[in-house]
Amino acid sequence: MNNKLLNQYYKNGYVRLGKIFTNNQLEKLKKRVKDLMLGKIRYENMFFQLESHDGKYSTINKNLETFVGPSLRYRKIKDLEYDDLFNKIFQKKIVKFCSERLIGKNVSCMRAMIFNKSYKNSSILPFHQDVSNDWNMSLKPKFTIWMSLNGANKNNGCLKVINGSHRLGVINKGHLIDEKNIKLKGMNIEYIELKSGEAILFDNHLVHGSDKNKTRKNRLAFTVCLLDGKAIHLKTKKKYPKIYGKGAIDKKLISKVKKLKKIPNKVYH
Ligand SMILES: O=C(O)CCC(=O)C(=O)O
Repeated sequence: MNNKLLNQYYKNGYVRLGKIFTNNQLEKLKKRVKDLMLGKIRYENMFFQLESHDGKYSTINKNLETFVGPSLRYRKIKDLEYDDLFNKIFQKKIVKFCSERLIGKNVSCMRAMIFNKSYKNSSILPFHQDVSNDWNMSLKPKFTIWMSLNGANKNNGCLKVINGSHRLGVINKGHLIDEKNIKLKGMNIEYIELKSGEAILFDNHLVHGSDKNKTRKNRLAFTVCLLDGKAIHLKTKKKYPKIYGKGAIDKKLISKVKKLKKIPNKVYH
C-alpha cells in the first residue's frame, strides 16, 4: 500500500485494494465454501451460523455456532485462518504490507470468515461498527479486509459504508447504529460494488452494513479482521490466533489441522 492509498484509508475510512486472488484461486475458494456448507469437508469445532428462516436480522440464532447439516444458507463460517486455501490470503504482499503499516510486525486474527448473503430470505445487516464495547478483549480490532468471491453489487447486498464515519470514534457502544444518528448527519452512504476477487480494507470504526440480496444466487464475501498480536481475551486470557510474528500459524499447523480435521480451541472458550 503506497502513501496515496494510505491517505485514502485515513480520509474515507476505507480503501480499495484491487483484485487479491487470481481466477483460478477464486474457483478453488468458492468450491471450498460450497464443500464446507454442504458438509463435504468437515472440521470439528468450526463456527457456522445459519441465516434466519424468515429473513429478519432479529431472528438469526446467534447461539448456534456449529454445522447443523448441509445448507447453502449458512450466513457465517469462521476459523478460516486455519484452512489451507483461505490462509493463503496472509501470504499476499498487500495484506502483509497493510498489516505491518497499520498494526506492526505482530498481528493476530480476530476472525477470518465467510460472510454470505443468502440467495433466499437474507437479512438486512444494520449499520454498525466493529469495535463493540461488549467484546471481551484487551485491545480493539484495527481493520477488516472484505473481499468479494463472486461479485458484489447493490442488487445482491454489497457492503455499504458511511464515508468518513471512522473519524467519529466509538458511537453507541461500538456496535449497532441508527443511520439517523445525529453524529452521522451530512455524511454519505457509499455502496461498495466489487468484482470477484476485489477487496477493500476498512477501519473497524467505519460504520457499515448491507441490504438484502435480491438475486437468486448467494453473495459470498471472505473477510479477515486483524488486530495487535498482544490482544488477549479478557475472560480466558488467551491470545488470538497469530498470523504474523512469533508463534504465527504456519504450514505445519495448517497441515495438522487438515489431517486431524479439527480447529484448535477458540480464544473465548
Ligand atoms: O458482508 C456483509 O454483509 C457485512 C460484513 C461485515 O459487517 C463485516 O465484515 O464486518
